[in-house]
Amino acid sequence: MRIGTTLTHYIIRNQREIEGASGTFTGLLNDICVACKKIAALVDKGALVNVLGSAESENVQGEEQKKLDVISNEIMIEALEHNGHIAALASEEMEGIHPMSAERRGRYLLLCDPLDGSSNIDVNVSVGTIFSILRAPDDTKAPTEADFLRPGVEQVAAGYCLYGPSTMMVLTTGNGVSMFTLDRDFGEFLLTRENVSIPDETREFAINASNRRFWDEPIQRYIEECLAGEEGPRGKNFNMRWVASMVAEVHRILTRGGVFMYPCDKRIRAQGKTGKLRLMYEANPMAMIVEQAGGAATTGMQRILEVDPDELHQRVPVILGSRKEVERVTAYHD
Ligand code: AHM
Ligand code: MG
Repeated sequence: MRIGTTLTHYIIRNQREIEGASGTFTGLLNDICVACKKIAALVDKGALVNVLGSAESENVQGEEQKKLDVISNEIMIEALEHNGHIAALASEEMEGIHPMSAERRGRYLLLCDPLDGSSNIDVNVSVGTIFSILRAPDDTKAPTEADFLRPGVEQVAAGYCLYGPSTMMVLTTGNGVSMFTLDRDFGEFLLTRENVSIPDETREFAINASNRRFWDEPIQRYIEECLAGEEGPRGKNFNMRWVASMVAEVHRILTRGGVFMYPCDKRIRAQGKTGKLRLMYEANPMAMIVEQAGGAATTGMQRILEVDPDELHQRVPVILGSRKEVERVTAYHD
């Protein structure tokens, strides 16, 4: 690996290996990078540019929107609208899809969570942008919502940008996972890690333990066994982490292994929902990244990438990370 390869050079090199990919794909990833650099700059400046706090509005799912949720969504639209690389954009922050005009209609569909983990913004903890790229079924026709409703196995690429102590872009085009670090002096994402591999086994789990009393039996059992440590059936001590920012959580797992869980539970079901995290904007892109790094991602009942979506804002239970641990949690569901 050559440290210092720019993301653009890396994509051009990779594009040759993606069937049917042309300069449009490189252009699309460049647009996403531009948007992420703009969001990174705002996250970095925070209170200095008055972007912290609530937007005093709710998104389609009835969740409070932060100012930076709304601004990040606008930045994504603006970065993608003019260059003709996508046919339409869908976002966690918008009820319906955002189609491009006929003269600017490209060959791809983009799904994104413009700023995931936004409850962390005001407390200066890591947040991120998650994205998933599908091929538009027919770029001669105006795209519809139905065009987006395809299982995660059809993703052409997926990635996230983590706004942490360093801003990092993590990307897969279906051929392993690579990491790029933003060099702010240079203004470019530079390759810093290739062929990322998640260890099969782990001693670290991440779950919001305040929901414990609502969990189903398989999750109760798994966590209880972890907590029992050396004296329990696992025979080893576990460590726990919860950042409440999925991007940071997945990034930790890609770096040193672990398992992340946001299961469906009795409280979520009582609200008429099927999970907390969104299939199209969070679960699918993260599942592709994790699988490409040798990990696994499941709802407990089914491989996430094989879930057939019924609706754009569909929610699913998520269990992902080190393969053997995910297999164990899955086995407890059988
Ligand atoms: P968001 O898209 O509204 O930010 O919600 C998703 C986030 C994930 O990043 C994180 O894993 C989870 O919500 C945290 O949930 P909780 O508030 O239960 O800790
Ligand atoms: Mg989110």
